[in-house]
Amino acid sequence: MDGPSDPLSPEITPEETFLNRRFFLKAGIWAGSTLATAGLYQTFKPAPAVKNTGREIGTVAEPPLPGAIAVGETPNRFEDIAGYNNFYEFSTNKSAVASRAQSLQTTPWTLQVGGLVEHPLSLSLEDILGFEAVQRIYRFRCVEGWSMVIPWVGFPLAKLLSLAVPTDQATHVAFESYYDRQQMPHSLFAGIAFPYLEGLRLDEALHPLTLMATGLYGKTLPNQNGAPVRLVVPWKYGFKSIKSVVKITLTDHQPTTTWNRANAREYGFYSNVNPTVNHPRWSQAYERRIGETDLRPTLMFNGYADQVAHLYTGMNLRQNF
Ligand SMILES: Nc1nc2c(c(=O)[nH]1)N[C@H]1C(S)=C(S)[C@@H](COP(=O)(O)O)O[C@H]1N2
Ligand SMILES: [Mo]
Repeated sequence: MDGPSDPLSPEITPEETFLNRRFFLKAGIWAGSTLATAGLYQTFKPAPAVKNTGREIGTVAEPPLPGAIAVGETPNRFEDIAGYNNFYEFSTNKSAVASRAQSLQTTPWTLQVGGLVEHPLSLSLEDILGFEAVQRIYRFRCVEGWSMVIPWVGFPLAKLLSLAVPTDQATHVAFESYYDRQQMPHSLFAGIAFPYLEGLRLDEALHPLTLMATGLYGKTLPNQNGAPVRLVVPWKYGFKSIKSVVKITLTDHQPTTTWNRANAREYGFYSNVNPTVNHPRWSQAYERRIGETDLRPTLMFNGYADQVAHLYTGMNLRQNF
């Protein structure tokens, strides 16, 4: 990726990213990772390459973006992030996803960017991992009421969209996950339709906080977290952060989304984290950080109000939930 790098973020050069990840894949450490090999990985030295900063990924140094993480919030352990997952294609049981998702084939991979764009793109896995990577430590809150702090590695979705050049007609962005019934036989019992679909308004998609994640803790993404590339929108409930993305389509209308289609009364298109608007069946005012026992108050826009509240000026957030 050319153009100026993000001056606020620790970064990996494209070459380092590519070479290191190639090495990990070749070594088979991440290609077939399970929680057991995750433990193995942590004894692996040298640590993942994050140059130019003198810091190792996984340590909180300074906010990558103003307000992106509150002082004192430590990232969750890798084992929690990679062991407690929602990925309905594989299982509706959060602790069963990690082992089941090992059947996901991520090579070869193609990510298509099309629809209302000047330059449709068809990206290979090497293209995707070749984007200049930044580290972003984000709060991540599931609509179910749990939360984590996750040190993602990825690139802003805006960089990808700027390469494709949305046309003047484009107002929204639709996302689609990979789906293959052979690799995902338990998807038949999930109770939702596949492929998994998500969507954003174009201005939300272009926001600098919106990330295409290719890794976490300085390593390529574990399958269960949405390998090889997934969306991360930190001010929205976790289900908006669609995994294992194969298709991005610019549209002139609000796209269909999986959870809105499954239950429109409970899941709106916007799904912004909002402690003042409860889910019809439970409060959204508090959350349990994985690894903690006391509840924390949930913050407006998940704590990113200073960065994103302007996107919703004048909107009734009770109606547009
Ligand atoms: N394709 C796909 N993407 C998905 C889901 C899913 O079931 N399938 N679950 C969503 C939900 S509900 C959450 S909370 C997050 C979980 O991400 P994590 O397992 O990396 O924490 O992924 C989201 N993305
Ligand atoms: Mo979720």
